[in-house]
Amino acid sequence: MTHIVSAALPSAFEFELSRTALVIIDMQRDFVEPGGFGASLGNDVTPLQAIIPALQTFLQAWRHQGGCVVHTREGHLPDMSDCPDAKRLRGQPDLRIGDIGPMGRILIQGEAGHAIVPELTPIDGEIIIDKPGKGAFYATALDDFLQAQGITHLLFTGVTTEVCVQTTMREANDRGYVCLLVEDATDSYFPHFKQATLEMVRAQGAIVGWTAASTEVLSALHSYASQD
Ligand code: C5J
Repeated sequence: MTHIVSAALPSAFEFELSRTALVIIDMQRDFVEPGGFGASLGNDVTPLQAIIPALQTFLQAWRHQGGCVVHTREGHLPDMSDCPDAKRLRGQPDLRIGDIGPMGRILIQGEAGHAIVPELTPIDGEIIIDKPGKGAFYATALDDFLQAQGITHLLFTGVTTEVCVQTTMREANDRGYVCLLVEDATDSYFPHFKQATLEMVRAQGAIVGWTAASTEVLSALHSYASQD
């Protein structure tokens, strides 16, 4: 059955539940809680917590309908063999990747800061993609998983909008997935970067994808245009 998000921009967005995955990018303590990676780069991270209720509502509704859910986590192996200096030495943070902070080693797999926030904890049957880069397709099995599931459409959420979310969305678009970014379920440390990303994604006839509010997507999820 086809669902239509009529209010999506720049035009209506159509999807079939069985061929669509909800992708939740990097909703980890390291990005949204003080003392993590985001804060180490000098950002005020607490505003990002504002998207958690909308994302939780969306996730619960998606789960209720039986939709495919993918969680991603940015992070590195404890020996940091997957973290090039080109990434480790960027910026001038108080704490670098691998250093010990209040939530354990910064951006390292298995540490407290690496965990997904409790409100969005994955449940059985949901896939978790651990990724060393900003994009979730680089050096991961995400594409293989999605192909095996017959997924053609992706709904993007998570943080941060212009870094890992947009990078992954562009990677997905190039691989042939039809993408929508859920506007109030993504955020940036820089509000104008979020706004710019929403605009550039949907510009030029959805050159990277569509955008829509979570309520509009949920409303489409609970109705459908036609039955196959
Ligand atoms: C960043 C991310 N911003 N998840 N990572 O470094 O967007």
